[in-house]
Amino acid sequence: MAALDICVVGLGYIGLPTASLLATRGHRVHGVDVSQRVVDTINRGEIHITEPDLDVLVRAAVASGNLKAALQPREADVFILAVPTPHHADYRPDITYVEASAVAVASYVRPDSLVILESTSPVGTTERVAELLMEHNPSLRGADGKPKCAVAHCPERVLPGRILYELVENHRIVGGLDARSTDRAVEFYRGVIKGDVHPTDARTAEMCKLVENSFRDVNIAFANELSIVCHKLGMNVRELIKLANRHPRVNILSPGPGVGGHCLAVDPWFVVWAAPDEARLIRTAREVNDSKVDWVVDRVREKAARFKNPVIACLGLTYKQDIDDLRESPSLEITKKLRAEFADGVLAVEPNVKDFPAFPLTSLDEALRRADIVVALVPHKEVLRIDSERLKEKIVIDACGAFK
Ligand code: SAJ
Repeated sequence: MAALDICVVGLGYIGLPTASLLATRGHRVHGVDVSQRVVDTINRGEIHITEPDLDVLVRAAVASGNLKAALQPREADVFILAVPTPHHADYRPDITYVEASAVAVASYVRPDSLVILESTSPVGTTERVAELLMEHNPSLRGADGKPKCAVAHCPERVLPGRILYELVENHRIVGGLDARSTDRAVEFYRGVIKGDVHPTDARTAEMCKLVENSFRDVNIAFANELSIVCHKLGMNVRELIKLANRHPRVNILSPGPGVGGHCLAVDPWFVVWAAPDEARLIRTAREVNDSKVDWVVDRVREKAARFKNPVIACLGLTYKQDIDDLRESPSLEITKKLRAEFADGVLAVEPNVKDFPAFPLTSLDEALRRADIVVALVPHKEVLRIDSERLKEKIVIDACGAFK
C-alpha cells in the first residue's frame, strides 16, 4: 500500500499502538490527543501507559519521523477515531468523546477521505459520526444527503497485555455506512494487518463488538456465581472447574473478585440500554459480576472479626494481572471499601503502579511481613511467585486463584 497521511485521534491504549504500528509501516501519522502531557511524552519517544513492547515501538515510530503528536488534527487520507466510550451513572452510553472527535476532525476531512471509528460504540454511533462530519463541514454532504467521504466502523478487539500481537494478528470486522465505505475500509485494514478482514454494515459491526464482550462477561459471571455457590456448599470451586473442564464441550472461565476494565464492565450495558426488556441474561451477568466486590469484602470482614486490630494485605489493585490499568477495577474497589472500614490496617500492594494519590502503597515484602490476613486480588507475576512458606501463619483469602 502506498504511504498515506493518517490522523489518529485519541492516543490511549488503542490509538497509540495503532498510530505507532502505522508509522513503522511507512505511513505519515499525525496523532492527536487533548492532553498536552500525552502529546509531549509521545513526541519525546516515550509512553504514558504500560503495555509490553509499546515503548520500543513508539520510540522507533517517533525516531523514524513518521509519528508526530499534536493537540489539533490536520488534513489526512484516513482518520481513525479511537477515543473512550464510557457510560453515564444510569448506564446510558456516553458518546460525547466520539462526538467531540468527529467535530474536531470535520473541517480537515476531504470528500476523498476515509473516516474510521474504532471506539467500541453503541449501535448507531457511526451514523452519528457521519451526521456530525456533514454538519460541521457542509462540503462533505452529497446531493443525496449522504456523506461524500467514506465512513466506517472497525471495532478494536485487542487484549490489554497482548495489544501489539493482537493488533496485527486478530481478525477485524469492518462495517461501512455504505458498500463503498466498507470496501475502502476493508482495503485499508488488509494493507495493515495479518488477520482476516470481514466486511459487514456499520450497525452489525457495532453490535458485533458489544456481543463479543457481553459473551465473555456472561461466561465470567457463570464462573463467579459458581464460586459463591461453592463457598456456600463448602467446595473448592477451582478444583470443581478444573474437573468440569475435562468434558470436551465445557470451558468454564476463572472466578475472580469481579470484572473490571473499560470494556467488559461497560460494553454489555450498551446492549441492555438498547433492549432493556430483552437483554435479561446480559443485565444479570453484569449484576452478578458487580456483586462480587461486596461478596469478597464480606469474606474478609468475617475473617477480620477474630482480630482486635487486623492487618489486611490487599495484593493487586489493577483490573487484571501484570498491567497498570485501574479503570473500573474491582480490586481497587474492594481495597477502598476495606480501607473505609479498617483504615490503615489495610496494606495495599500494587507493583505495577508508581504514583497512586488516593492512599499509600506498601511493598509486597512488608505487607507479607505485617499482615494477619492476605487477600490475593490480582494474580500479578509477583503474587504468583510468593513462597508458600510466607503464607503459612496467615489467613489467606484467594479471590483470584493465585495460590491454586
Ligand atoms: N476475568 C475473570 N475471569 C476470567 C477472565 C477475565 O474474572 O476467566 C476478568 C479480568 O480479571 C478482568 C476482566 O475480566 O477484570 C476483563 O479482562 P479480560 O482479559 O477478559 O478482557 P479485557 O477487558 O482486558 O479485554 C476485552 C477483550 N474482549 C474479549 O476477550 C471478548 C478484548 O479482546 C477487547 O478488545 C477488549 O475487551 C476491549 O477493548 O473491548
